Amino acid sequence: MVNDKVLSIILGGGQGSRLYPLTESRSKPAVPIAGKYRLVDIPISNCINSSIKRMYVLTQFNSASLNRHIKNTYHFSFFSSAFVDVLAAEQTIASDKWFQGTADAVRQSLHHFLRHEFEYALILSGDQLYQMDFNEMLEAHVSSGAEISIATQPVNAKEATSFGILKTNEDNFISSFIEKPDASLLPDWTSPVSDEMKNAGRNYLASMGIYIFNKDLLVSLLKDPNTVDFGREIIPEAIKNHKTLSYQFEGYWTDIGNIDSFFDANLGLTDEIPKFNLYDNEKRIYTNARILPTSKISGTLLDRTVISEGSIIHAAKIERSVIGIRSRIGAESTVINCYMMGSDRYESLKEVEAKKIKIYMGIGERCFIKNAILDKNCRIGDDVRINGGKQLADIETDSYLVKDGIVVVKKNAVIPSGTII
Ligand code: ADQ
Ligand code: ADP
Repeated sequence: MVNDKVLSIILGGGQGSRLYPLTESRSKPAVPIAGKYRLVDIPISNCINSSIKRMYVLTQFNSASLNRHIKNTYHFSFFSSAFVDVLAAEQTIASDKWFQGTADAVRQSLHHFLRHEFEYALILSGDQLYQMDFNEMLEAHVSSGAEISIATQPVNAKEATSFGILKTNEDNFISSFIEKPDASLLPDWTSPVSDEMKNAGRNYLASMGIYIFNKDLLVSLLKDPNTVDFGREIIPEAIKNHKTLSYQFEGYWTDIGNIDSFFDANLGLTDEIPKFNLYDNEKRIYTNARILPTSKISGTLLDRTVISEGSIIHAAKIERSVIGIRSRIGAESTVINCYMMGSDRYESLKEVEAKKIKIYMGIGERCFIKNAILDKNCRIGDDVRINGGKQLADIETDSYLVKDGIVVVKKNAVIPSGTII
């Protein structure tokens, strides 16, 4: 089995600044998504579903929440070789620097990987939403005799400037590659694509940032310490001398690396037929099994809303929203276009009464919350009005931030009763 010869390396993120403030107190792979998962569950689940059992997650800083999540979630049999290990940037005798980029992250962690026997390194991004069978890509890699394979997807001209764009020959080997081309260069970079893609205006082949490298080649390509990034340095140089296959993937795939795309991808789960399908027997997404009670909902009009377990809801109306675990929403409140991440624990009435600020975790009564992300454990009092939208300018306070019209209430923040945003 070729998947026994694979070591998977998940790039968990640099500073995580594009997802700030969700990354203020946790590393990017630990950011909660879809009500009950974490970002890192996506690539890990894709690996598990492809029977790839050895995974490293590279992250810029070691957050307690990431380690706790991995430890609580991925228990493999004592007799199995499977593991998920987190490697955070560390000072060693050879290096005292943080990861300078994706290739540098792999280079600095290489000594950990080389302790294992493997033939292929599968390098994955940690901030993408997709379901993919990596075995098909591996088979294409092996049968074509490629030394490197890159998963690719047709994109339109507007998207093309934010990806690595490539051209292939008739055997799907990559002949040229340019990282994030300027719009003025695009006319030279179209590729032959299927009629369906052509009709959708998706005439450019983008790198999905998912790579398979033959181990020995990867080791030799990383020898030059001046190469920092796969997209900017390693790939453009490697295609000149090494057979690099384009493995075209036309399934749903989206980047969730900034607040705007993160918000859209989460709310997309409320579509009648979501592009990302969580309701599939074969392609399951795994996460921490928390053993929570069922959700209790009373007097609420629910429309296109997903509600995670353990929630207590008395709202008047919830529309097009993702409600995370242990969420509480008080009577007569309205929630529209929101991703509420939920809470880490329940509070008793006695506990709240004993506090100086007597506001429950969750949303209070008679609130109106629209176009917002509520990070975990935030306390929104009664009669609060948060009306996100393009009319709001970007701003940051101690308790919230507005980015592209989306109001992000920070983890553990308190929004006093009567606040209007
Ligand atoms: P980007 O997504 O812009 O382009 P990058 O910011 O390097 O590339 O991120 C790739 C992945 O690596 C992300 O998951 C990111 O979080 C992670 N990462 C970034 N810096 C890191 C670091 N220092 N340590 C650990 N992880 C880090 C890349 C390719 C393009 C391709 C797109 C597809 O360069 O060619 O088109 O991915 O999304
Ligand atoms: P995040 O990654 O979202 O920042 P963490 O994973 O660090 O969150 O926190 C979640 C875990 O911490 C949960 O397992 C929860 O049970 C525990 N936890 C958080 N706050 C408390 C608290 N005040 N008392 C007990 N457990 C807590």
